[in-house]
Amino acid sequence: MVGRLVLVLGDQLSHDLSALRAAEKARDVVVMAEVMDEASYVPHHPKKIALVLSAMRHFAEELRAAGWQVAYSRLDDPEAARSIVGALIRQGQEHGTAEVIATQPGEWRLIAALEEAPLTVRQLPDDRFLCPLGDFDRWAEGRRELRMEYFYREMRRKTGLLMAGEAPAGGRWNFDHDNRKPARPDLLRPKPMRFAPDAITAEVLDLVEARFSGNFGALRPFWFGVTAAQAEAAFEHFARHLLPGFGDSQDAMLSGDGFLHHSVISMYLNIGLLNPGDICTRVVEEWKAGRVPINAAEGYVRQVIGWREYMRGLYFREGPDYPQRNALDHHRVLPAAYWGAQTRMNCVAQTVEQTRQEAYAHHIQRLMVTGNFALLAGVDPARVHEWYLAVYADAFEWVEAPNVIGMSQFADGGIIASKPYISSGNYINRMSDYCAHCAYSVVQKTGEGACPFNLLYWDFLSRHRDRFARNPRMGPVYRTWDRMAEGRRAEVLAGAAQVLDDLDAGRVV
Ligand code: DLZ
Ligand code: SF4
Repeated sequence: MVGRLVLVLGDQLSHDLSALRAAEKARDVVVMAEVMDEASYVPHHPKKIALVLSAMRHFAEELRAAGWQVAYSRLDDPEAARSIVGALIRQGQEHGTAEVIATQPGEWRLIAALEEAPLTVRQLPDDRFLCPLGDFDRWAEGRRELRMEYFYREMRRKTGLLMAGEAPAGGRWNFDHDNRKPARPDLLRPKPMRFAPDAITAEVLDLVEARFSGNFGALRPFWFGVTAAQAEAAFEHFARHLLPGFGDSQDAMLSGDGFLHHSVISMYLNIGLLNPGDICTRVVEEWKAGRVPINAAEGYVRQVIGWREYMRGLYFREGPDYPQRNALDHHRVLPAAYWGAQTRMNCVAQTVEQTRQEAYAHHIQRLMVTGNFALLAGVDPARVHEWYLAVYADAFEWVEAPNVIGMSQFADGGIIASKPYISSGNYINRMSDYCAHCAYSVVQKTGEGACPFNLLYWDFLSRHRDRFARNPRMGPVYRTWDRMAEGRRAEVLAGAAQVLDDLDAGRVV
């Protein structure tokens, strides 16, 4: 009997994947393909490409060891297809079948490509998430506002994580107000677990170096785990050594210490090497054993069962046009500093350099430094979206687009965020040591040397007055602006115009 093809994509590296569960080992053929279309739909960071390709090769080995027949094509095979559908067509011809079982991809682009393929593709739900998309839609239906906090409470109840009967453990749903302390340098703080490349990874690194060295990002040293066993070891290391301090300094930023108490496992989670329910259960165990305070455990669980699932639900609910939305009508090009060009803004320089080195920055660096600046400067959100999708190892569209288009750039007009996430330099100064070493002065509001965040903050509010002045949460800042002397307001706006002019002319800001 002719078997079927079972598609496994580069971010579907889970042995319990729905497509694998629906397949028959004895007769079906798993198709895994390294293809140029996936490696180049944005100029991915070389570390991200290496992670995906090496993890794919290791996963294919595990499948073979478990008795699967795997048709694997490498990027440097002379016969390699250009696209996933191309690879399926080729394997279909080889094995005499047009039937494909797939797990629904995490991006509309690929879902459409599979629907339009000249093959019979069955796309099964991706059930490696805790909230099925149908449940999310039912939750969202008829609500005027879709606030993460309410979704999160439902998820707590549904999973039973950190619950004391019907009530939240510790008496509160959210301990975020305990999680806003600045961080202090600590040379003894453990770092995320690092792994030496094995022979498979070494081969991938040479391939990525040969093909993608023009992309933004340092390929070496490459230290990511590439198997589920390594990802689990990295998570265990975090749970033991870093989780206890995770809550307190969750929003802090420190020069030369990009990881602080963060787990740095999102790239493993998002390609399927870790399971979200398992890691949350593990975090709760640490809290129950008294080794981790409630604000750390709750903060971590909220990111995984709250934010992550909520982002995915919204991405699929909003539809394929979501990444193109531009509610604030912003059209500026992305400043060259995002690709490593010189900038005098130390916060941006630090965050971009860390991103170049590690394909990682934590949520506050992404939201309040690079995201905040792009929003204040009025950068085209589609360009901002492409940048995040390219430069972070954990970035896949289902999670990246709602975070960037919705949360960070307010380009969906307020579906995800109730007000734009903007701040002057003051917030960055409070949460980091960046301002102390900056060419600009964070306390200076106008004139030569004033922090560009300070100037652009008011300029943004002034430009978008019609939209935001009536927002109850923004009324107070407009009142502050209106109380400023007219001459001072004019000075701020002139300073902001100069910054924007400099950006447009490609001068160093
Ligand atoms: C990100 C990525 C890259 C760089 N390369 C591949 C690849 O060669 N083959 C593959 O199957 N998947 C790759 N991926 C992951 C896909 O882009 C990802 O599955 C889709 O964007 C959907 O999330
Ligand atoms: Fe960033 Fe302004 Fe602080 Fe410089 S002074 S680091 S530009 S926030």
